[in-house]
Parts: sequence; C-alpha cells; structure tokens
Amino acid sequence: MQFTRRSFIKATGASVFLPAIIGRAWAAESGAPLPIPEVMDLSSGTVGELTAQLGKSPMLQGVSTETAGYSQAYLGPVIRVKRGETAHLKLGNSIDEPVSVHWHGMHIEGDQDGGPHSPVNPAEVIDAALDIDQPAATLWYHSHIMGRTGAHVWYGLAGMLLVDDPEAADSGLPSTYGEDDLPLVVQDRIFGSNGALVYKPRGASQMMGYRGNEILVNGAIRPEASVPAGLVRLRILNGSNARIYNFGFEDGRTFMQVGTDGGLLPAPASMSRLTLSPGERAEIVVDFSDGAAVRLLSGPDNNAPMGGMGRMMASPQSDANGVFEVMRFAVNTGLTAKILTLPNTIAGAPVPDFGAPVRRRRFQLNMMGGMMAGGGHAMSINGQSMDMAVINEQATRGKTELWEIAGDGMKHPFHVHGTSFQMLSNGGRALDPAQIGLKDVVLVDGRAEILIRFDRTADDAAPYMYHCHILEHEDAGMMGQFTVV
Ligand SMILES: [Cu+2]
Repeated sequence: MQFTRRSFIKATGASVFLPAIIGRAWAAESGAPLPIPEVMDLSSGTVGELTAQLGKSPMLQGVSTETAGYSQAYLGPVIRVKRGETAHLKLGNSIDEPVSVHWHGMHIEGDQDGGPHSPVNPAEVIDAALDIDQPAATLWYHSHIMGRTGAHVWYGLAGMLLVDDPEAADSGLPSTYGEDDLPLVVQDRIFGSNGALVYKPRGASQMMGYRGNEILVNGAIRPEASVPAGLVRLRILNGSNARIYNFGFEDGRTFMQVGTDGGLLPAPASMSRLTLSPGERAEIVVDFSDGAAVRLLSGPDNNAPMGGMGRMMASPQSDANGVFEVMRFAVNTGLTAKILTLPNTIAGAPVPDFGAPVRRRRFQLNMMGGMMAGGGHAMSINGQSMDMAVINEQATRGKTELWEIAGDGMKHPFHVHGTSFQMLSNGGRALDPAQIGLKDVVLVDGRAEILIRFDRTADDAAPYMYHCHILEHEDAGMMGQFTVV
C-alpha cells in the first residue's frame, strides 16, 4: 500500500463511519498478552533511528491490518532519554507523504519540537538533537503535520517517551520496565468489514472528534497484562484522537496517582477513578498483592456539543451504564514483587516556581466562526483558524504569564508546546490533588486558568503551537502558533 493522501482515503474507504458488524471476516478477541514496546535508550550518546513506515499488524484474528509506525508496524518504541544530556536521533520517512515527530511535553527549542514547520519529507533523513532538561516524566511523540495529524496518529504514528532524571532515581516507585513498570498507550479504533482501519471524520464525527468502538492498548485489543503480586506502576497515555476515558477497576479498588503530564507528584494521591483526555498522561501505582485478576474499565464519553449527539458517535460494546473493558490484569506468582509499599513523598517531583504573572492572555476556542486560509469555514481560536503563515502570539522567554482558556460547545483538551504549566482553576471547581502537578494538556471545562512560562525559544521559522488535542479539531483549524524570544 502506498501511504499517499489518496491511499489513506482508499484505506478508509468504507462509506459509513460505523463498521459493518454483519458479515465481517474477522474476530476482535480480547485477552492477548499485553505487548511491551521495545525500548530505544538514547542515554550516553547512543544515536537512535526512527523511521516512519507502513506495516501490517495482527490486531484482529483472521486478517492483518494495514498500519503505520515508527521503525515498527504500529506505534513506535518507548524512547528513554536522560536529563542533562542531548539525545540524538536520525529521523527517516519511508512513507510517501510528509510526516513529523513532535515531542509532546518536552521543554525543547522550537526548532527541535517537530511541529508542522519541521516535516520529514519522503526518503529524507534528518539529524535531530534534543536538549533534555526537565524532571522525570512520561511524555510521548507523534506526527504533527498540518491537516494530517488525526490520520497519522490514527494509523499509528505515535509512541511513548520517558525522561529519566537522576534526581528521581531513588523515588521508591516501581521501575523495572515491562515487569512492574508498564507503558499503556490507550487508543480507540474502528475497523471496517475487511479488517482495515477506518478513518473518515466528517459531519458529526468530525465535529465531536473521531471515536472508535474497539479499545487497543499498545496496539492489542483489550489485552491482558501479567503482573507480580505487588505494586505495579502504570504509565497511561491517552493516545486516542478524541475519546475521554474515565478509568476505574472492576472491583472498585483504589490506586495511587504518582505522576501527571509533566512529572511526578510530590506525594501519591489516592483515587478510584481517573479521567484522561486526549494527549494527557498519568502514572498510577496499583496494588495487586491480593493475587486477584481484575479488569480495567472506562465509562461513557459524553463529550458532545448537544445532548443526544453522543448517540451518533461510535462507542465500544458496553453494559447498560456505558461501562466497557479497557484491559485485564492477571497476577503471576512466578514474577517477583519488588515493591510492596510506596513512600509518603516522592523524590524527584518537580516543584512549580512560576511566581507572579507579568501578563494575561485569553484564548477562546471556537467550533464555528473561523476562516481557513484558502477561504471556507473552519474551527478557530480567538476567531482565527490555524494559518501556517501567521504568528498569533509572541511570548517572552522566562516571563510567567496567566493564560485563560475558554471553550464553547464541549470540553476541549488544550495543549501547549515547549513547556509545562500549572493549573490555577478549571470549571470553577477546586482542583483535585493530581491537578497540582505540572501539566501540558488541560481539559477545559468551560473556562480554565493556567500559569505558564517558557524557558526555551521558538522563532518565526519554527514556532510553538497551542491547540485542541481532539485531533479532528486541531486539523480543522483549532490551533495557533507563537514565538518565544
Ligand atoms: Cu476541541
């Protein structure tokens, strides 16, 4: 398959966006072992290679699915980088349309950021250097081409990235990768009757964001993780285009959140439900010492402009309350439980030091009312649709600002490139303990306020972006760009 614009459409050529259940030639069976992505360790000067490619993935039984990935068939390796070092990569592209590698959550210069101004063109190889200076965190990377981000991520051009910080080395958290420290990339997808991924946002499914009716974790449908009978750290990334998850365990057990988008929390926060919107990450620690198998579930996603429109969105098979399975955990007593208790405080957690803001900016996210560069209606921010030729804002390096973000119609996950921010308020309610940590996505509930500061620069040639992380909204123009000088 050629990965052209046309073949994307060909691959998504089903005439409706809901899959044909009757007559499908495949089975979507759950319970396969959780795939553990390979690690690409870029510490100590190791140069990594990351090449966008097409592949075939055995996601369904009886058919293989055409997908895309970075140096593998679907998704990419888990990249590890170390604070204080410069990570080096060769970025390639064997697909016949431009892709990029945006480093979501990294505090790096605009020309390292991998946004829409930094494509990797077909057959091109680019040397990338990332100056790592931020606390330990669970970040991710994905393609970020203007108008194409939704399709690229849907087909698989995304992966997780972990920043290791020597200051957090003795955090006391589970940290044996693949055993008691598991990456979980959670995504919803739609498969056509031929087993191909279907991506065809239009009408309501573009307006509300494109959602799927099958849940994948690390590329496998509702898999099963084998875990030791102790504490296990789950690094959860909502890598979906639009779906908001409300995670919880089937037996209602509590768990501890220990990290958010931008790093570890100063102390574990106990909870039994966790909401993650597209682009957000959370690190949680779950106690499996009782030896019981348990399912991770999520609830209905009713994020829609008007009541009732939710019914028009694809959704997984669920119970009467809209609750559906994400994945399962089975305790394997053959695995050694290395961590049995959590510390009361977490070493290496960042301490926000924003100080008083020197200025305020306001961002109004509009689902209507923007104009596309070539004319025509689009989504917008402050009445302006994303235009690659227009710098919307200019910030000053090192100066703290207060940003007020307001959204219309529905909740929008607002993401800012190049830094992490601190939430001050959201929807007029008190922040919960996990929201005190550093963030780079805020699910704007009516109106949110954040404190933000940029310690790196971005010029006109490679500006930073702010945008809605519902990828169909971003692709429709709900994005702007800014410099930091
Ligand atoms: Cu949005």
